Amino acid sequence: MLSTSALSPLTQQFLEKEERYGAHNYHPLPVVLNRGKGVFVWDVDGKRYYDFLSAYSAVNQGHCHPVITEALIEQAQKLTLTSRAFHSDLLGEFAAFITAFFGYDKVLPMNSGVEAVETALKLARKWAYEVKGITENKAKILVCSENFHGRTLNVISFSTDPSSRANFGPYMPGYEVVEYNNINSLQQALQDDNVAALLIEPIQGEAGVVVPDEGYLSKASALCREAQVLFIADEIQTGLARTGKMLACDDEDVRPDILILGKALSGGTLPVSAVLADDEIMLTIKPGEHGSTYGGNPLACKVAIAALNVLRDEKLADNAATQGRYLREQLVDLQHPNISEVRGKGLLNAIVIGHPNKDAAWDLCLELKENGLLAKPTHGDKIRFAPPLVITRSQVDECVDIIRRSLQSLS
Ligand code: IF1
Repeated sequence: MLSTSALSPLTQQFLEKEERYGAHNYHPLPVVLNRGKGVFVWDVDGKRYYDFLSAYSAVNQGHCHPVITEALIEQAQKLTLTSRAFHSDLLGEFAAFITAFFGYDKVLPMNSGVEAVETALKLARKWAYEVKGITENKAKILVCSENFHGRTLNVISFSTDPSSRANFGPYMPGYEVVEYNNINSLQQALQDDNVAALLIEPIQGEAGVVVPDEGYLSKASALCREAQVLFIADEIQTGLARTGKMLACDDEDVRPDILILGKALSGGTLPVSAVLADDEIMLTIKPGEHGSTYGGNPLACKVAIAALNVLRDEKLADNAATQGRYLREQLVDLQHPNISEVRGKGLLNAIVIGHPNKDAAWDLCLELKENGLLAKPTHGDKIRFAPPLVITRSQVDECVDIIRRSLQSLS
């Protein structure tokens, strides 16, 4: 860990308290934030940073967006939670709004992203037994190599990443790994009549912003349709305008059978996730067969409607496409010897650092922090560059200059 001597006494104070009393389940960059607005965050010493992580794409609309914050404050003073034992005046409004927004019959609201993933997997299994007619307990769900879908025991059961999975066994059965971006691998697995669904990220975020070949998603979706297998898109990180379209699947005109949303669905205010599907799938879950205390709470409903309206009204998908293309062009134009690849779509981007020092990406992130930009490495040598979608061209220029200057520190 960076010697804390380079940090202000105030920052050190916060880090030490967190270290002493908090679980050590993360290794954050040594910066302590206490304010956010738009593309900017400030640390406890008042230093301003560009946020190039956007809380892993949960803050697409920008930090503390006034429209979303206003909705949060207004509803927080009226009614925040009824549980689903009773109705609220906002769940029907939210359900009608979001199903029209994305073009599905129904929505099942949850809270965290992984809860929505678990919900989608339960729906797929129920549909397999009660609609497709697979023998009970024989349903298989295909997942992709290098997947990331959350941290519950069921979901890490099909992770291929040792750090997500090691020593958390025994693991949930019923999953089979196919190679991401490999149509033959999927075609082979679909020969099995017990396959119920394919769970896939349109772009793999945690794996380091891995963009599949053009046409892969549409081919995979077509193969699933032919095999009567559900195509489940995890758009928790790639959705909600991040990749330059409202959904990453829109780029190939793919309509998932089950659509999973999270993160920016609340604009970074509180955990809100959702699963969308048509009646044949959604109605396989009957009253009392699934739920959650906070799922569909009125506060979340109000905030999610505001968060979706901001994405549409401010045309943030278009801005993500424009500024993302420009950012990648500028990064390529740096022609820096230690940038071995620039990749991404919209404002979900990453650079791959080629350098003999295995800590080069981390060290670069520390230098970027010193120069006023916050980013974090993923899987060692990749650095995700994913600012809020409200970023302007002149701000991109300023950030590219920070990146250019910081790269000079890589000896
Ligand atoms: C961590 C990663 C990103 C996700 C996709 C489901 C979930 C996530 C595609 C679960 C969550 C978060 C989780 C957070 C860091 C971050 C992350 F690095 F872990 F993989 F974004 F890439 N599907 N991703 O990206 O949603 O339950 O967290 O709301 O666990 O460290 P969640």
